[in-house]
Amino acid sequence: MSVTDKTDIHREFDGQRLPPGQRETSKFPVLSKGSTPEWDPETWEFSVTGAVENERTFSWEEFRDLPNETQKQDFHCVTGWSKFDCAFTGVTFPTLAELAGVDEDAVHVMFSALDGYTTNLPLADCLRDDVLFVWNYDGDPLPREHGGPLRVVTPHKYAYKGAKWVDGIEFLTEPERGYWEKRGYSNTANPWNEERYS
Ligand SMILES: Nc1nc2c(c(=O)[nH]1)N[C@H]1C(S)=C(S)[C@@H](COP(=O)(O)O)O[C@H]1N2
Ligand SMILES: [Mo]
Repeated sequence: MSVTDKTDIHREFDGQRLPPGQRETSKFPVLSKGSTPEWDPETWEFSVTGAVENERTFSWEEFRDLPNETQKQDFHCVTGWSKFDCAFTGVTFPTLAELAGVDEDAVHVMFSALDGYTTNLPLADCLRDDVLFVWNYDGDPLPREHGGPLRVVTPHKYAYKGAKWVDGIEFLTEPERGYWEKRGYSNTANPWNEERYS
């Protein structure tokens, strides 16, 4: 299996591999606003809505058939820990965006999840090949508490920008704020600039 190494992304932000104020951990702590939601592969649907040519849904089987890849990424939590060298397998955001045919006036994206969580990013921050919809972690199905069956990872942002249990994306023509962004976490969330709170 080929693995693309994305752990040098900090160079883009002119920073050290370990962002300021972070400490490295070998553990993979779990941070969720509530309990892990149930999911049923038979009825699960992923929806793509909003400012796109083709609003559509994917069944679990259809989603798993999308072209996918494995990347080695670092993971930075806003509460101060970073985990290096996570192997994530999944579909890139640009792959999904291409299938949807994003409208010209789309500028922003809202991610939604089975537990009611939401998070937002400018479209430009999503159209990167390191923003992944992930179903495998280190070669095994993503553990349920870490967002299995499907989560987003955003190695250029603090990890709250990556929705666990993600089941939809909406393309927006105006920016909106997600769950934590409305409750005091930074809307921009750049770890190398320590954008933790707003
Ligand atoms: N659906 C959902 N996604 C979520 C969260 C959540 O509560 N629900 N928590 C966020 C936060 S604050 C962090 S730090 C990371 C934690 O991911 P982990 O539990 O795999 O470490 O998930 C993010 N994604
Ligand atoms: Mo977090």
